Amino acid sequence: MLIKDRATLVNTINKAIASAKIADMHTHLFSKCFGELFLYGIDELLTYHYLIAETFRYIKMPYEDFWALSKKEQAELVWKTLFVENTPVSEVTRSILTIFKRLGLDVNNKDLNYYRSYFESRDLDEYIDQVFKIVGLDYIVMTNDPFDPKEKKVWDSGYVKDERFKAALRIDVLLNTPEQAFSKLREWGYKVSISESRTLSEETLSEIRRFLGEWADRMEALYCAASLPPDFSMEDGSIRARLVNHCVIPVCREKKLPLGLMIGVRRQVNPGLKLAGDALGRADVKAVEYLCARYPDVKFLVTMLSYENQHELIVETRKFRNLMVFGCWWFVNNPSIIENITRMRMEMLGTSFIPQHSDCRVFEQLISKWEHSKAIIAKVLVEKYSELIDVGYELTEEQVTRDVHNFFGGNFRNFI
Ligand code: RAT
Ligand code: ZN
Repeated sequence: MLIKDRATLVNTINKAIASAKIADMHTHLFSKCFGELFLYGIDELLTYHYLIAETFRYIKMPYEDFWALSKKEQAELVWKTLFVENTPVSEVTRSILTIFKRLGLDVNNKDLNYYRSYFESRDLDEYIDQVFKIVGLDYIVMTNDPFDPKEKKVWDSGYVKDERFKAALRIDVLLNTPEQAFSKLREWGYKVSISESRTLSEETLSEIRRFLGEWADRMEALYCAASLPPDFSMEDGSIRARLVNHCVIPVCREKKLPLGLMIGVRRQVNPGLKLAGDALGRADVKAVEYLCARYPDVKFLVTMLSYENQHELIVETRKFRNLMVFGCWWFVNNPSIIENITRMRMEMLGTSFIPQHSDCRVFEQLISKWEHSKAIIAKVLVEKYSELIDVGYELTEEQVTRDVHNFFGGNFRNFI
């Protein structure tokens, strides 16, 4: 069916978004079998690290005193500070209201216990289905770190496969703190060491490949990934670069796994804030170029944290078919920036990119993160399609539906 006017266009885009089967390709959510790692409910929502960072903008309490509070008390303080004493206009505070609204709760009740009693009465299985339905999710991808003792315990015994929660092998510890990783690996029986001259023997490299391959298989990982600092380089002679060249790349190639690179995080610039204490820095996109050019038979999923890196990353994506840019990560996951990045990507990549992932840590965030992103992506689509209609291009509903479905899942599925 031909789309002739703006009202039909808007309607078609909204219908296509509503019928898309979303593949949320990067989250920090866990399936039910991971027990306490499955975070949900109002106290978890309020103690999300993005909100804690904002709370400290207003309160004078020393960091240690805050961390000494119980989770419930922390949530109460965040609630009072950001939702009672101040107006929740920031993106993460607004997100809480979106969640309330979609779950049918009163957004104006100031009594936290009103919300608590709602969340406490949820049946987890039904709740997962309900939220997946509200959002239109097909599946979400977890972030699975074999070096995390709580998580490893579940993989070692008690893991139950749930098709709605797929795995991604996360290797930050190996690439960013190799000494720490090596000592764990030795504990688990892998013969690895770093010599005094900081070289890695053939045996060490082969043992690390064995470790990565075993975990990729065990998790049935969709991809392997790491977050990296702004000074990430493949030409600095570092242990990290050698591990990428000689271990990560060969395993990704052999197992046909894309390598996900999330570049630009400066960890713990303020350790007092714990998980909320990370910042960002502008990175050098040349590391991505090096990898894509040197390993054309390996696929790379890349996102960058600094706003300043977005344009150059798009240019790199135009140069390499094995590169897929994805999402608006963390500090660029804000409406004004998502809009700008999405527009820039469409102008230079057409529809050949993955516009968004959620990065959720708490289950219900799926509702707000996707609702907010959908609205912005829809807005950019209306603008871009309108330009075609204005010159007399015959745009069909089928075309729009195809593009939208690719954006919200198809591009990821095809790429991997
Ligand atoms: O967005 C976040 O919650 C960050 O703390 C990070 O976990 C980041 O998304 C990452 O994957 O490293
Ligand atoms: Zn993340």
